[in-house]
Amino acid sequence: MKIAIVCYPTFGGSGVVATELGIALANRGHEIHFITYKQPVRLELLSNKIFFHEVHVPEYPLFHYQPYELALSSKLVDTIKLHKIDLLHVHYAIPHAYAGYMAKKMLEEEGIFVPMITTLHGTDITLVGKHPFYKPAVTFSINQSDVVTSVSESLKKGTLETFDIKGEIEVIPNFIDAKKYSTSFTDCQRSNMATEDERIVTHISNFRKVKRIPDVIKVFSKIQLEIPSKLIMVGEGPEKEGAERLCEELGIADKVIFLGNSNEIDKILCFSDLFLLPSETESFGLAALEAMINKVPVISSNAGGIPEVNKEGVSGFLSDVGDIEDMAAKAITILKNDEVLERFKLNALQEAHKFDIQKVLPLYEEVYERAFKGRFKNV
Ligand code: GMT
Repeated sequence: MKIAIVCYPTFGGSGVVATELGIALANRGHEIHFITYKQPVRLELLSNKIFFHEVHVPEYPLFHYQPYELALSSKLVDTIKLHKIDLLHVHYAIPHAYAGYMAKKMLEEEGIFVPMITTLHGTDITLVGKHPFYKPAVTFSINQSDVVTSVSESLKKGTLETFDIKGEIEVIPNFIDAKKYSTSFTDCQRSNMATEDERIVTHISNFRKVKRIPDVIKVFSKIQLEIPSKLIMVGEGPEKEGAERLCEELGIADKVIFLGNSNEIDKILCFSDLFLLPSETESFGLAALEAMINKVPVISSNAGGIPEVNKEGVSGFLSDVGDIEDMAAKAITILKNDEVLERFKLNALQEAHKFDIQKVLPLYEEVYERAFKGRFKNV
């Protein structure tokens, strides 16, 4: 099939999922066309099955806000016609489903019928999408999609509670390519980060408020009182400066390493002993899954879809949002004993395998087949 994928090209989870999905589909023989404003960060290699089409939004002084949706929908129309695309898969409802719908309608005028699959990722529903300024447009574009998928049961439930949704929402969980990790790094370069006797605790995110970055620091501050350890903070975002200040205030600045954005997540996770994810809300928690496939147990909040990924007492532990004491105590339980840590590491790996791309990819392919066969349905 020829599939157009629309996503955010940044380090955010939805862009990562969309990119990895596109690469995996291309490996299965599909022709994949990414359409977005920058080459997605995880899309290192283009091939004869993977194409990237950049959306340009020309600056014009009259516009206070440059009309990205307009440029995207026009680019979709042109690309779909030029490459004879069979279907459109948009990741993150805002504004992709909206622009996708407009493209669909423009193409219909020319007798071209392209089904649209919309995958809901989380903040497009739980934070941004439900804002009254966006809600009618988000509801409309979800309802106009030919198939709607959500990355967790929790997000599906939240969407149905918040929006007046007319059709089905199918849950297709996020995934990981387990094969990629089966030959894990032997050269972890752990000694660059910590001494032999220290444990390494890691957090990876976009440092937005929803990630509760101060909780990460405070939990670690308690851990390091009991266990010699280092904290590695990976990512960039608005909460980063405050986090650096908090480390100074707590007197732990020499034990916390801020690495910024990285394309070498696996190398960092390779030498990590524990992953912290205390988020306020999280539709799935792809970062936790990435930790788990690298044999890193997870201490997380029990918000949103996280319990569908991190299994209490198996791959790690879960606490109520903001319960720093509980998170620290559970982290110490895992870290203080080599045998316990090893058991959690193996469990984390085993749980992660449940989300192997080999199991998840056929679910998307089945949705594509169905949408393609019924492509005249919503006309
Ligand atoms: O986590 C973020 O803030 C980025 C956001 C995104 O859409 O890029 O992530 C969401 O989608 C990921 C992939 O489906 C999920 O794993 C994350 O849990 C979800 N984030 C939130 O719900 C806060």
